[in-house]
Amino acid sequence: MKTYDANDIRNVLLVGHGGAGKTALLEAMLHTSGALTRMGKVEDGNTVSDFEPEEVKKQISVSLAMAPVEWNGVKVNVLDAPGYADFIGDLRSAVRAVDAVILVVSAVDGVEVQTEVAWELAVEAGLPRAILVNKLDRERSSFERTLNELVRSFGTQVAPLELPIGEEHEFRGVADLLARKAYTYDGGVRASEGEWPDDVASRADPFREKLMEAVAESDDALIEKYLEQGELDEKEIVRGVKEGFASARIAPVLCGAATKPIGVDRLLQFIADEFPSPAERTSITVRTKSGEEKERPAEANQPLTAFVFKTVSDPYVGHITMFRVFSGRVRPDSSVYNATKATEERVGQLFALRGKEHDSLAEVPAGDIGAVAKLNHTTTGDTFSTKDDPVQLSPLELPEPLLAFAIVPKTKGDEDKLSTALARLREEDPTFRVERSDETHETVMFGMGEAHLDVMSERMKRKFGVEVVTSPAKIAYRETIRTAGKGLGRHVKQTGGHGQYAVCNIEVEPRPRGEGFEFVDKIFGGAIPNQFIASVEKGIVKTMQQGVISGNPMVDIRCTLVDGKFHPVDSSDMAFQIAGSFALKEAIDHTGVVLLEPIVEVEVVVPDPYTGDIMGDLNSKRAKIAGMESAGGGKQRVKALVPQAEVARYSIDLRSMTGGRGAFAMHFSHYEEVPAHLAEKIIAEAQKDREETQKR
Ligand SMILES: Nc1nc2c(ncn2[C@@H]2O[C@H](COP(=O)(O)OP(=O)(O)OP(=O)(O)O)[C@@H](O)[C@H]2O)c(=O)[nH]1
Ligand SMILES: [Mg+2]
Repeated sequence: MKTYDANDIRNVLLVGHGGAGKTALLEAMLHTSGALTRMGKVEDGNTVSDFEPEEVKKQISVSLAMAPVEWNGVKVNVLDAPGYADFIGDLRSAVRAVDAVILVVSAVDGVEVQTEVAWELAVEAGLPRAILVNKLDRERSSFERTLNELVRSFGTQVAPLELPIGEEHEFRGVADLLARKAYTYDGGVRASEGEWPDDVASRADPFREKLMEAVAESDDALIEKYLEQGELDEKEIVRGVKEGFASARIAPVLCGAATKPIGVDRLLQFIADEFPSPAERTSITVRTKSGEEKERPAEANQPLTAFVFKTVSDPYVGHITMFRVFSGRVRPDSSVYNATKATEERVGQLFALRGKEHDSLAEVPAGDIGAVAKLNHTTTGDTFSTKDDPVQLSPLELPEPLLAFAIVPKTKGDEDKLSTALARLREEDPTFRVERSDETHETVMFGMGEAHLDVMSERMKRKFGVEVVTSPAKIAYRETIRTAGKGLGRHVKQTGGHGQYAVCNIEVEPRPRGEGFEFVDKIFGGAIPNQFIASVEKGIVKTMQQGVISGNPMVDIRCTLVDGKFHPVDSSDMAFQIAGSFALKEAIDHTGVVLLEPIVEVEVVVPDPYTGDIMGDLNSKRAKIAGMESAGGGKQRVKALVPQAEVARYSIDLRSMTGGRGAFAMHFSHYEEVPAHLAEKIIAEAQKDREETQKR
């Protein structure tokens, strides 16, 4: 593919709720531009951008994909983000790679939760936003209803530029509200221009009014004129839309049906004419090694600054790294300096990605997006720079993955393969996390939701050949005691051969929470020789680690060794370890054991109307509500301390309570006693588990 000048590049991200038609739109753009002779279909699994087997199977995008669309001398780098909430990591990083977004909205379903989420992300990033009302060919679609929803959700900046001609299966083109022309499609991908049909002229006024209102409100000079005269002239509207869109104060609305395709050639032309080129970004903010912020001109003859917005690992090709260049240029067979990892990377061939296909590039200059294979250290969110002037772009802000599943390989012996797979997947997806728990002895993976972890498991099988079994992660309970007690440990076997002899008396007592284990030696007169005192301690510690009744480690106790007996020949390290263990178990028989559970601090942010439900639900989860405050933007922040066991699946619960409008964070706070009736159940289950493992 030829090298385009920054003035002739547009970097555009398609966003919106799952199923709105983003992937279909990219397919239609490629077809309309002539790059694809036939359009694939999401339901047939043959689109350019949903090429991953997991996407083909689920018929939704689960991963960011991209393709360049060449249109009238302009290269539009189109990024297709998944709409499903679990894959928000890709959406958030893609926002950093583009200069504008297109919000795709289904004319059947209107504004949905992820439509709002994507809009807010684009607003936060200060990116210009255009809206495509899609699926206008579908039954029960309505442009007017959808537009009203858009205005209600995003305000008067929503500015319709077009009206549909024909409804549902009769949808055949669009009416341009500015040019007052009709653009209809008779089976072809390009519109033929004609006059407005009569019915459009009679319907157009209220829409033109909305358009003028949006333009007027975006510009102080125009609003006065509009208020006085109730009208703006053609030129003012055209200029107003252009300037308002570029400065993100107007969101122009276009009409279409991606799968037909209708309106797609006009959308491409609109992108070429009105979308900001990367050359319009005059500078970018970078941070030096010492943390100092500075501006760097966004030009190709400057030192390199590029942002890695996605990496994909492939067991055959190695890593593929996708990056957006903000200043300077990347050339093939060169090296770049990864300032985030403080290491140099060798760059081989450069290419543009078209779905899974590679199209080689002679260079990637400022403003363009490119990809490179086989880098060794680079992961998503890194900055490429130069070694003599290493700077970084601001880091990605991603939500913490909080749904935890324990994971084991289906086949014994696949443990190494599994750990390689987990490490690779972790590198490509910063919203995926893996931990090995020393307490529960589980490998635990954390993701954004069930679909995310499901996709991860499937990738492990497909890419790394390891099938896995997942289960809810165990809660790291602990055992302790509440009262003091005594125990005698006797391990004596002296029949035939080499005997065993060890006796010890211990006293146990509780210690304050978090203070751990203490061993006190009060042996007088050599009742137990020194080396065996250490053995007693070892035996006790081992037993504590395994837990006495529930398989969870015992903590916060003091054991005092007060007396004992030994035999000059039959005593041994092992015998005293066993005696120590027996002594602890006997003491615990007297004191009883209490279970401790981890308490987490939870912070939930939800729109006002949901606070009642959220509080009610938290109360039913044994939470102590710590407070509630306004989080701005019609949202409330609720803080609470909750047993971790109750919120292990909160990612799923919160989504179903709020339809996906809520967000939450949680971190470990401290341990507390489990109420007796729950403790009994947990202990009974642990004992059942233990019996079952012993049977196997
Ligand atoms: N009739 C009709 N169907 C459409 C149109 N656009 C998309 N579809 C269909 O709607 C379904 C969802 O489209 P996608 O392109 O996968 O939607 P998406 O926005 O990429 O969805 P996610 O990847 O899950 O976020 C598919 O079955 C498409 O064929 C359209 O304009 N008209
Ligand atoms: Mg998609």
